Amino acid sequence: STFLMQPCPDDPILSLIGMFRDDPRSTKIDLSVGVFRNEEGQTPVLHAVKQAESHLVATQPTKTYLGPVGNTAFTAAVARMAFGEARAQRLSGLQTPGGTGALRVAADLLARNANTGRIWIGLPTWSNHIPVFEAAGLEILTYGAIDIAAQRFDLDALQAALAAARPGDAVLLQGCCHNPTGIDPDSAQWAAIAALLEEKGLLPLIDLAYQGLGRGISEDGEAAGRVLDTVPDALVAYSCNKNFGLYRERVGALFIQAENAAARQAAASNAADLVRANYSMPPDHGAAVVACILGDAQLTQDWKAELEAMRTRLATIRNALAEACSTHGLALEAIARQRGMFSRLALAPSAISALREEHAIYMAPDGRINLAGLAMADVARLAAALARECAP
Ligand code: PLP
Ligand code: TYF
Repeated sequence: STFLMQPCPDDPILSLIGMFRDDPRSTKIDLSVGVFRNEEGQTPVLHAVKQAESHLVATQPTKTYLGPVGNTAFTAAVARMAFGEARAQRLSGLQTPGGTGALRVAADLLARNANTGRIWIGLPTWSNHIPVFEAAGLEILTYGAIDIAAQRFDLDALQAALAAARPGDAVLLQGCCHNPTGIDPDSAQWAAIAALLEEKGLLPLIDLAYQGLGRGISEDGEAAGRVLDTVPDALVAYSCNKNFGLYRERVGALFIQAENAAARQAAASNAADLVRANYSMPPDHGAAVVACILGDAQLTQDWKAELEAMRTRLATIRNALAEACSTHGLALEAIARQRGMFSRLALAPSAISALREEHAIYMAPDGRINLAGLAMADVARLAAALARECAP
């Protein structure tokens, strides 16, 4: 063949979907892929989304092209909701195919710009981060940002690593609900991070993929807002796929802040130019749905109530699992303090395999669990299995 290629390994998280589906055991528990699930294990379409979709079907006047920046009512509404009116005024937005699309456009922009090209990434991180930045040709620098044994954010490690950073280096920061650990910097640590970025002339790239699933919409946007207020230039890769439950519709945005209007417009026009040469323009439907919800007071209220229910379920499951673990003498109370869908357990690969093979409990290969995959009825069984397989 003309193709002289070796096959690539599958995504370590996404390949578990098929494995779980093919497991015949009725007691199986899926804590692997990061999607929200209700008590019944389902990921239903939100009512607010269904209503917005009906409204669009009935009233959408045309499907003609929108152009590389997509739906500007969507990006404006998301910026206001996520960061507040004053900050939204300082941002240029582009609708992108999901948060991943936003990360990739951001990476392409950094690769094209003359004095950027390196990015610092705290580990552990989402399994797709490094592939996206590598694909754009950025130089990747990593550091240990989270101490898994102690289940805490390691500000010292970040500060020590960034001592070697050069002006113009980008720094990837997850804005809330850290994937894969649920461990976010606290507010004093964020203040120190923002000050360091400003002092060293570094460019934050904030990945905000779970706003509203941690402490609340405005609370989960606080850290990003503080960084935007502290540094002149910044990028935000925003995802609406978790907080609106739109996953496969690929809804996201890239926001650009720059020291002055000319720099910001030039960066935004370069981002649009990169998009044109890549996927031309983003898909419309999911962003139209979000714009419809955020443009209507009643739908916004309905959506916020549904998001609140997701957040409450995650908090309830976290508390229940931490409590059940403590009755087995497992010190995992940190799970109750963490935010969002994920926690990362310090498990040996043999324990992760044993949990899958002997207990039908599926988690990501690095020991990450998605708390939303756990029904209240299965909490005790998971705690008992963890106690058996993880006892030191
Ligand atoms: N960033 C993080 C940390 C994520 O966990 C995800 C999840 O998939 C994304 C970005 C991108 O999500 P999406 O491309 O589905 O918007
Ligand atoms: O981390 C997760 O599970 C989600 C879903 O290549 C996901 O963010 C995982 C891998 C991937 C795309 C999405």
